[in-house]
Amino acid sequence: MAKSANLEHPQTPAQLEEFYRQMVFIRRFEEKCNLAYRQGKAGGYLHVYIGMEATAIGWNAALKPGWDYVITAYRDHAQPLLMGADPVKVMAEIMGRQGGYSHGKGGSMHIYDIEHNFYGGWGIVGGHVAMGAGLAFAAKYREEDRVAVCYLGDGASNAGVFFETLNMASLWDLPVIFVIENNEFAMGTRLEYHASDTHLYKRGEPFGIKSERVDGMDLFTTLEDAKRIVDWVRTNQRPYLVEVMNYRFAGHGAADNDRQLYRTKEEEDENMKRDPLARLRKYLVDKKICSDEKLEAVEEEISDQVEKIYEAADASPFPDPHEVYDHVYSDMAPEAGH
Ligand SMILES: Cc1ncc(C[n+]2csc(CCOP(=O)(O)OP(=O)(O)O)c2C)c(N)n1
Ligand SMILES: [Mg+2]
Repeated sequence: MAKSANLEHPQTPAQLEEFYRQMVFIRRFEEKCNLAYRQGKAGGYLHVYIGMEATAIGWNAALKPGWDYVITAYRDHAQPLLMGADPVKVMAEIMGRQGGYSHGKGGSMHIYDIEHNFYGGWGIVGGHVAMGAGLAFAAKYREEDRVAVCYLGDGASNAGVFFETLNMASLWDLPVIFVIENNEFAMGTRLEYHASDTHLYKRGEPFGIKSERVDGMDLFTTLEDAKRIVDWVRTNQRPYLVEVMNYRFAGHGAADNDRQLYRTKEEEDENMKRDPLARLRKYLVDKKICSDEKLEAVEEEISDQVEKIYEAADASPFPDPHEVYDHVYSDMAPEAGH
């Protein structure tokens, strides 16, 4: 990959602009989701990823598209959008419409796109972690060199199933990467109140799993860390645990309207200075990769795109009440490759 003369990082200007586009897209998309929720156009639960975007973008860039597996909890819009999911189907699901990935019956927490190897979208805290190891087990069993990235929250890292999964993943040499997104809160409970040891990466150590803590709000370090770790896991066929330090800017979910009940405004403002979007924008302008005007045009283009996505999703009908028992179980036989 050619290194540009004025850049400190190995990405080309075109790649950097693409990362910026991805980040603006996720941010605008989720701002629109939040608005739709407030207008009564989306119901149930809705948890946005605003502030944490650099993590998903950096890790997605390290994976082989259409080959590696990804699974996460309910803060699940960014990953499928990055992996190639149809944004109209994501938005339609969030709005409870027939055209959504779960036919409008799952909502925001249940985005699922097998075609692009995104395995959900799960609402039971910690519950999907064993499935993440299961995806890696399937790859290993079929002698494919896929890796599985399993995101989980700091709160989820206290779940018993996580420790059982660490044991099995190590015992069976599974190519799974547990990415603990430590955004410092589990709903309104601060990390110090829920974790006996707040160095969550240490939880891999008793199981002989290579483990480390990294910054999740700097896109450039995330790109490097993710590539290094994904390559290591693919080559060595061993699990890895990485604790990613990030921060959610919004409330826990759309119904969380009073963040100041559990964190101060000063603390939020301090963390807002780590905003990955603002940092990437500043880098692009400072290094003269893109002008301010160019980025404004990109932002406007993406806002229009999101508006059209919303309109297309809004045109999709609600599911027929008679379909309530359809799609509860899948009769799809697992095929090689999925
Ligand atoms: C088994 C279970 N217990 C409790 C809940 C309620 N709950 C939903 S989200 C959440 C906090 C999880 O926090 P964390 O894992 O840090 O993820 P984050 O929301 O920060 O992304 C809890 C307790 C749940 N969904 N499932
Ligand atoms: Mg958390």
